Amino acid sequence: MSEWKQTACNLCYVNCGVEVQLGGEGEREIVKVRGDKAHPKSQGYICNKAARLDFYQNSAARLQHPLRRRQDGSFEQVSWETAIAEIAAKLQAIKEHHGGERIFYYGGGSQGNHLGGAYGSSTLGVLGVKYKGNALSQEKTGLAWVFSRMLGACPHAEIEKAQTVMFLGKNPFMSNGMNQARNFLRAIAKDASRTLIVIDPRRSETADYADIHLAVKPGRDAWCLAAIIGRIVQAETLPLAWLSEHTSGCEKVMAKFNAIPVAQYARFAGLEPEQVNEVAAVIARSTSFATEEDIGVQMAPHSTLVSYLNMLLSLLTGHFGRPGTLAIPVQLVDILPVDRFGELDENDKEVSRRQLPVTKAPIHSNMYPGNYLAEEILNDSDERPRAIVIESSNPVHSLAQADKLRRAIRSLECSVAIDIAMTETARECDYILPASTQYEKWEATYFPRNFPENYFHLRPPVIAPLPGTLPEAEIHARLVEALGYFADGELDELHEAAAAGIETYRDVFFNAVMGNPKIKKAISYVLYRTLGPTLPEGKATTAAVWGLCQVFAMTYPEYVAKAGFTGPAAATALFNTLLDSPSGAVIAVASHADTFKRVPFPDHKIRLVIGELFEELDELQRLRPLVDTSTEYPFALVAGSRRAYTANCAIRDPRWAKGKAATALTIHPDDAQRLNIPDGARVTLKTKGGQAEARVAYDERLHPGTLSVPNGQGMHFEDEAGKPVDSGVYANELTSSDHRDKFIGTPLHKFVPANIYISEA
Ligand SMILES: Nc1nc2c(c(=O)[nH]1)N[C@H]1C(S)=C(S)[C@@H](COP(=O)(O)OP(=O)(O)OC[C@H]3O[C@@H](n4cnc5c(=O)[nH]c(N)nc54)[C@H](O)[C@@H]3O)O[C@H]1N2
Ligand SMILES: Nc1nc2c(c(=O)[nH]1)N[C@H]1C(S)=C(S)[C@@H](COP(=O)(O)OP(=O)(O)OC[C@H]3O[C@@H](n4cnc5c(=O)[nH]c(N)nc54)[C@H](O)[C@@H]3O)O[C@H]1N2
Ligand code: SF4
Ligand SMILES: [Mo]
Repeated sequence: MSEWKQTACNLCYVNCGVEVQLGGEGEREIVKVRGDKAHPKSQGYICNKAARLDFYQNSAARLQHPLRRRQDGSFEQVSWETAIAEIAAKLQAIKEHHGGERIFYYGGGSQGNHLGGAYGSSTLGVLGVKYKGNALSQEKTGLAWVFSRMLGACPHAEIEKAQTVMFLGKNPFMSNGMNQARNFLRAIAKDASRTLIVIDPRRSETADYADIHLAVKPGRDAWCLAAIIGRIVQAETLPLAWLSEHTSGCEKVMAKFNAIPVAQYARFAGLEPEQVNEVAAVIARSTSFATEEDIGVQMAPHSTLVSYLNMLLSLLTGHFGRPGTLAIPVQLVDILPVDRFGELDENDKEVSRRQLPVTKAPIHSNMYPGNYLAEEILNDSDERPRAIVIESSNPVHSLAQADKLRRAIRSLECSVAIDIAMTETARECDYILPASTQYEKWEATYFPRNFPENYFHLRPPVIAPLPGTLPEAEIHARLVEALGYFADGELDELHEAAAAGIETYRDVFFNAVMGNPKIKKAISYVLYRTLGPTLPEGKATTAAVWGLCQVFAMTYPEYVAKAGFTGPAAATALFNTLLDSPSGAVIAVASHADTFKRVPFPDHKIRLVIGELFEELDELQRLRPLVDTSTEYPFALVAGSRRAYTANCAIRDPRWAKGKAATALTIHPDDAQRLNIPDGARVTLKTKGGQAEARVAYDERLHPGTLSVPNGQGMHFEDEAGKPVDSGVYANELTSSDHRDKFIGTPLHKFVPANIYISEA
């Protein structure tokens, strides 16, 4: 067995530092995993999922050769040269006939890998691709819109330090999604001076640690939050002096919430008015309050309105810019890009917004909503997409209405998947390019969003690349070259500068980027091919990070200096530190003192009104659920919940999961008994979008009237003998892409009307 080697877990977006021991032939297997105590954030913490990372690294689904689809739908192995040349020729032809904007892009990174996307940006720049989407544009774009409209920035909630913490539609005991989740839950539960509030229809595992659990009716969070804010406003507990100094629109907001019938809204949300009053009082009197939401509301009815109300709750009560509240983090790359918006009208509504050409779907944070992708393709418009490049994402599995997306991809003139495994998406594409895994190449994510200090973890490879695979940097470089973008000798000056040393290179590189728009479109490619070869052995694919460090140090010199990187060579010193810190390193130290300076509006004030959402707030008065059950579909199906053994599509082998309940369709025992469905029975689950066979497990934590299936199940997987292994419900065979938020287009997976029947024996 090998020495312990530092890397990170890629099974959720926390990316805990881990140490692995390798074994097996050529030391290609991850045999043991433990938490890395030297990691600046996770400090040795891991959850149950990390223990069996080898299911990701060494699955039978791994790709080992480029593949090309034949006419009959089967695949044939082709060489890298052939695959790259043919893809480049096809994309070039589409660019020439229809324009680069008819080539769409989806993905660019998943839970553990964002470097590939950085290199992908050169291919996109060279081709003139304008429309990009990824998993964030089916969950977090609503939140980004709200953040951007209110703050012009995407803040971070300092839950670790807050006196009162609220989790809204978030179950960190299972989903983590925060640093050292289970340690945090144990600590806050023990501390009598702190309060944990959980808003979740299900008595989630996280709710077990809560002081207050509001078991809101599914899909009625908007009424619950409006009632809490209404109570705070009506009880006159607002910090008026702070609001007048730091915010605009407060009078309008107060007028709106003064009119809210708190008790009526509370009851409509399935709660007692006293529960709402108690939560309102706790938040209003807390010295610090931090609230964190996740897809339990971001994929539920009224998702964008709920994100707005959740932000309003913190901002109206003055919980911003102090330790334990909301802060604006400093990141190497903003994972959740600020959503630029133009002029607002007199009702604080946007006058215009960038849209997709055919469906006119709104584009937020420079990403199109995945829910519109199939619709955008399946029509006769001249402006429809003609090709797609999908990288490190499995949209046929992860976007709503899988069958429609399958048809859409098949109808394109060219489709390319870059993945480590044969996925549901790859199967539909014309070409499949095999990437090395995250343990076989340098990797990093842009997820870390901490405050005041923030860190970055650039991970060296720990396993040799599987023969036949390439890192994305090389794949994209070959594509750029096959597209004939740069003429021979065009980059000679940069090659020479790189040979002369990093300081010379820096000056020549910046002049080239500023002076040559052609280079600007392919920055990561240029760095990889010119700086890359001069970096120490095996480190060429980190060249783009050197570029990121330069921009970062120029944007935030004072914060980077506080982390110990000063002077003209600060950025290169930071880059070298990252190269030499296999457990990650602190890259910047920000401060609360200049919080309001960083609210980028001319008056540096928080804007409390979002006109579009004000209108939707008024509609709550009608007390009509946005989505409801019916006689035909009497249940609310949660189409994708996080459980002990789910990790999106990262692990395809179902034998990873321990325990029967891991993949089962869950139902409340009262509902099951009423329908005579025994625990463990086989049932048919039916929605407007489709039907599926499933095994039932009772879950008395569920809100009666709801059903739940885990996410990331039902992927096609064959064992060593070629026999398919059963793995639960493919949730997106049951969802519909038009079941979506009206502002942003994100899916409402948490409330899919459904029915359940005992299957024929
Ligand atoms: N184990 C595991 N962890 C993961 C992942 C994984 O696949 N597996 N994926 C990662 C990713 S990509 C993400 S985005 C996060 C998501 O993390 P979470 O959002 O925390 O996970 P979910 O289980 O999808 O949903 C959270 C909670 O929402 C509740 N919920 C359902 N409907 C409603 C509703 O109408 N209102 C409210 N208030 N709550 C509701 C559910 O009961 C559930 O407890 O998890 C990350 N972590
Ligand atoms: N119905 C329903 N749908 C959902 C959800 C739900 O709860 N319900 N959850 C949604 C959420 S929150 C999210 S975030 C999305 C996630 O959906 P996706 O964005 O599709 O992410 P993953 O499913 O994890 O897919 C990552 C892909 O990257 C590949 N991969 C892994 N490592 C590498 C690498 O190093 N290089 C390359 N090129 N590829 C690699 C994996 O094999 C996998 O195919 O799913 C969403 N879909
Ligand atoms: S919390 Fe997330 S990153 Fe950390 S060990 Fe668990 S799955 Fe991996
Ligand atoms: Mo996600």
